[in-house]
Amino acid sequence: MRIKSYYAHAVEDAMAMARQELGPDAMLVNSRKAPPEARHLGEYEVVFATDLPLEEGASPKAGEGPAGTPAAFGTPAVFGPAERLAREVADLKKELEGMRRTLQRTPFSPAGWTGVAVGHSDVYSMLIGSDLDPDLAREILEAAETRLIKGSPPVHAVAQADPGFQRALAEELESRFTVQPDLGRGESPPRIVALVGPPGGGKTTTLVKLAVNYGLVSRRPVLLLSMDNYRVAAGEQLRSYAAILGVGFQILETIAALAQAIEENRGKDLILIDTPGFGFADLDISTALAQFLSTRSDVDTHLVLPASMKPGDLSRVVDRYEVFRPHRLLFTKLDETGSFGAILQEAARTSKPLSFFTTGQRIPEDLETASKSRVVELILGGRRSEAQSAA
Ligand SMILES: Nc1nc2c(ncn2[C@@H]2O[C@H](COP(=O)(O)OP(=O)(O)O)[C@@H](O)[C@H]2O)c(=O)[nH]1
Ligand SMILES: [Mg+2]
Repeated sequence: MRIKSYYAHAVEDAMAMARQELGPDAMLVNSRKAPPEARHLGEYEVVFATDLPLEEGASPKAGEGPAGTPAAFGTPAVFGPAERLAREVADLKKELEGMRRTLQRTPFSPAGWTGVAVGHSDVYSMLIGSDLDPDLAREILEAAETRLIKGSPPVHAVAQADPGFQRALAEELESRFTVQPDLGRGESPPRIVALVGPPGGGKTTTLVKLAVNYGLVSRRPVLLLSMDNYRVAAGEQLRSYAAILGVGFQILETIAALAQAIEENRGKDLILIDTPGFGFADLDISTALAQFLSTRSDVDTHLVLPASMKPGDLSRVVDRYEVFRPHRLLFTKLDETGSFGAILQEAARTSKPLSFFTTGQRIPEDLETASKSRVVELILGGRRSEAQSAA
């Protein structure tokens, strides 16, 4: 058993380096902010244990980290009494293997959890493994513990394997964000909805899914408007869908034309506005649209974000698109990722409700209303919902 540290500016990058070098069997022992003396190597440190022989001096090649960060490494010597640590890790690994076997026997049922030592660090690893920021993960864990102590009668001490703790954790996660899975702002029709967001994020596809599920299915009059006249044929994509669905469609060149189209179609029930995916370079083209959307109180603007985007990039995109003053966050491509912490993270950070999720390319099927339980279920890997339904 050998111990090795990886440093990077994001936990996921450090994990990726470790996985690349040590393979899938290596075990995560710890993950934390790098201590000050190692901070120059990266902001975060993850420690892995592996059975692979680590060659002396073998290391990820510097500069080869996914984010171009120095892929520095720690040798066992960094950890002082390495043998003691290795023994502890071996014990921990045994414990985890026992837990995995129990979970396999009774997949995700509460019985699978009761009495099994799922420690603090394990839940923590799971949270940051889902791309939640380590500081937020720690805060949530601590708050969940407090919740548990304050709430139900003190059965056992704070045993995190306890279904009670799982519930407290889920409640704590749910308390961090809001959902608002519908369309439109005003009391009376038309519901006017605009989708903004980065190119290729899924705006046009999602718009069509919404048109079908929230318009056509209930036989309500729908109009599709496209401001996407910047790229050749971009508006044509939506035109074809409109033709197939048999709903009204206009491509608009100017904000004045957009305002007029809305005015002339007040009799419609649902007006959906598609916008170009402004890249960062040409965001200033979008200034006029941003000004329009941010000041029209009757237009419900959803920021469309791929869940598969790296958390850091996602935050940057969200900040850039704040000029549109989006009211809600709509996450696409949930089928393209396995870590969903960033959904909660951004909803919490911006205090914007989550509206919808998309889970594939199929139109109109792959659309879901956002719900708190779904987000928690995604982050906890399905355990919570199973535990609930079995309870
Ligand atoms: N896997 C997956 N692909 C999606 C999803 N939503 C959209 N896409 C695909 O992403 C690509 C870009 O979508 P599009 O709607 O044109 O994005 P836009 O540039 O934001 O309008 C298309 O190939 C879509 O089929 C989703 O939920 N899952
Ligand atoms: Mg588009």
